[in-house]
Amino acid sequence: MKHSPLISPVLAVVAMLLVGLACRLPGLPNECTSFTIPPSGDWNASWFDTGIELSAGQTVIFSAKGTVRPSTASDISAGPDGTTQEPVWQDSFSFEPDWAHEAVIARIGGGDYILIGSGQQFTVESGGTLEIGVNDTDPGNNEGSFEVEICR
Ligand SMILES: [Ca+2]
Repeated sequence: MKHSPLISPVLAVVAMLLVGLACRLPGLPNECTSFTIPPSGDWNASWFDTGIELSAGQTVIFSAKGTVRPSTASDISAGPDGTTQEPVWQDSFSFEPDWAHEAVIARIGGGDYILIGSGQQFTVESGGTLEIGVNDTDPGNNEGSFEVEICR
C-alpha cells in the first residue's frame, strides 16, 4: 500500500497546531510580569498586591534579584534569599522565623506564606490574587529593592 504524498505535509501542519495549542494551555507559563518590591520605591508595607489573579492548577515560576538592607542601622545586606546573619531579625521581625529574614515571600488569596527566595516554581493549589513581599515585619527601615519576574 502506497502512502499518499500529502500525508507528511498534513502531519506537519497537525504537529504545528498541537504545539501552538500546548503553548496556550492554562497549566503552562506563557506570560511574564516584572514586579518591583516596593513598587513605589517607598518601604511603607511588607506585602504588595501584584494584581495578578492565579487559578488552581496554574504553574507559576518566580525569579528574583536585587539587594535590600533590612535596617539602615546595619551594614548587612540581603539578596532575595534573605539573611540569617542577625538572629533577632529572624526571631522578632519575620513573618516566618524559620526562613531567612528579608527573603522574598508570596501568598495567594491571603493564604499560607510561600518562600520564593531567588527562584521558585509551583502549581497553584487554591486560586486568588497574588501578593509578594518580604519576610520582614518592620519594612520602614529598609533600603533597596528586589525585582521579581513572575511567569504564569
Ligand atoms: Ca526592616
